[in-house]
Amino acid sequence: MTVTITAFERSPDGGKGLARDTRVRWALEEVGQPYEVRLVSFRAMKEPAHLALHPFGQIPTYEDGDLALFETGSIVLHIAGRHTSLLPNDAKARARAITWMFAAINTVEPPILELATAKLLEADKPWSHERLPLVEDRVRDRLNQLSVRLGDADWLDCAFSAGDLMMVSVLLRLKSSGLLDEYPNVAAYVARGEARPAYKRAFAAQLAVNTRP
Ligand code: GTB
Repeated sequence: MTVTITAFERSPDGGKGLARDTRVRWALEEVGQPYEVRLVSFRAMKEPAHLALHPFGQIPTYEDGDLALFETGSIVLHIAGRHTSLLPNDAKARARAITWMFAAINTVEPPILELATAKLLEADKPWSHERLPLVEDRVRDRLNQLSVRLGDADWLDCAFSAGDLMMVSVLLRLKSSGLLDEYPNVAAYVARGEARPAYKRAFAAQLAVNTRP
């Protein structure tokens, strides 16, 4: 069976790789799993055929035979669980890698999403100017904590894992903010993720979709 994922027909970011299909593409590339992509428009995402796959009418989804998944965390965990390259065999190391996946999505990503919302959707509000520094400081708190834990290690828990894949994916959204540069070891960590051949293939694939004529 061929694995099929869904992605934006045209991502609002124009191919910067920030839509969440990039995380799934990256995981599939890391494990060497070929995949197909079904592109969906914003309208199609809210229609019954797509809602049957994704109850919230979003991308990405993942289909393999009669298995259909949504939520990137679950999809990446599923992919990682079927191959050895993204999750260690040792039970404790595996549990720690999964913990970092959850930390990326549940603890580090929320303030980053809040910052994106503040900048993109609330910039015209009268209180926006006053609020933005508070939101930025919440992101800094997490980056500082992550920076302390990472220290001078290459990855969060010895070898690269699905935990790093999710954490780097989450942090990539901060690149344009300049906040990452305040934490050189975290910025270098993100750069190491981006330098992985599998990430480069995933990025190139989504870029090709989003820059086609
Ligand atoms: N929790 C879900 C998951 O992790 O899979 C969240 C999925 C999600 O937010 N999907 C977004 C979506 O389908 C695309 S990734 N949105 C359409 C809708 O809700 O109607 C979020 C995203 C979108 C665009 C950019 N961008 O342009 O920079 C970045 C991230």
